Amino acid sequence: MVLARQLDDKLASLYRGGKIYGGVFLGRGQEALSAAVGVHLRPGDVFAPLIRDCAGRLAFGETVLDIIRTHLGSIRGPMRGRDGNVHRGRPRAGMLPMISHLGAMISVVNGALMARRFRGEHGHVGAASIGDGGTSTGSFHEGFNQTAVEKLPLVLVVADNQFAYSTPNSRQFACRDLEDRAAGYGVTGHSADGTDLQSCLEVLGRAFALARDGGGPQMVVAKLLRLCGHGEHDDGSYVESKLKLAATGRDCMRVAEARVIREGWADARAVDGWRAESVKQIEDAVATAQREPGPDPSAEDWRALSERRLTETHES
Ligand SMILES: Cc1ncc(C[n+]2csc(CCOP(=O)(O)OP(=O)(O)O)c2C)c(N)n1
Repeated sequence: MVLARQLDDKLASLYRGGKIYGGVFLGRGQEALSAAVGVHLRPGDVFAPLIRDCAGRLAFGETVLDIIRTHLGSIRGPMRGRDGNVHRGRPRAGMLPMISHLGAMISVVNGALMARRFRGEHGHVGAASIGDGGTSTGSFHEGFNQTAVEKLPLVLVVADNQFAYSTPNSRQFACRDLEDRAAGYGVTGHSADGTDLQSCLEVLGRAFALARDGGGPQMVVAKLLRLCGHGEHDDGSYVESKLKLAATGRDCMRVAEARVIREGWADARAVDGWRAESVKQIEDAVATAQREPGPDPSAEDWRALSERRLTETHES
């Protein structure tokens, strides 16, 4: 969580300094949920993270260097500097490159889980992240219905930050809570407090254990309020201050740090030390990526739809 928050802050400053092309989409305030997904995944599992899932990606094994290289367009990044920074991944390691923010990845994870089933491999699960707004799209409904019909071991994680871009929940869905949708598909639903790491770890722990033990798909809805806009181009001014002051407006980092100190697991000095270590790691990665060249269009031999090297190259 600490590393992800520091990384988000660095990406924001690189973007403002004109060093990153395209958009920058951060997960400030979603780290507890995201990290809890990542720590419950094991080698052999599949993860379709959202653009805001730095914490979960890092917990599942993505390196800071992969993230920085992709954002800075280095040819040594996993997508060889040729793609938008949010679409990075390493499919062989189970980290699927994102196609879309709005539900398309559910059917991709379904495919990966079906492939494992056809090969007779058991015990692996998939996780797919989506936002509350994404749950209103056709691809969410089609993909999730297929997950349920096939009884796939998928944990669908919904970060309900109460807004789809600037559209509030009241204009998005008419059920009491998004978790109610799970029942409609014949899926077990769970809710977590997205501002509280402990709650996210416990609820996701239960959901992953059920999915791994043959209990079929699980849907976890975590309520929170992201602490930044949709992207760094958006100041989030549509979020009223009364929402920011409500319980869901708490910063999950502060909540987790306070708990760590209260329980005596670490003191404030140690927590500061974690932050300093994270900053050092990130600055080193930025310095490395900034020394590396971008892609040379005249040297490219890729085809638009698929390219073996793109999906299988594991440069480090
Ligand atoms: C079909 C389609 N419409 C619109 C967009 C632009 N868009 C990307 S993310 C997004 C909002 C998603 O909201 P939500 O799922 O709640 O996720 P959040 O960004 O709040 O985390 C929109 C409108 C898109 N990518 N695709």
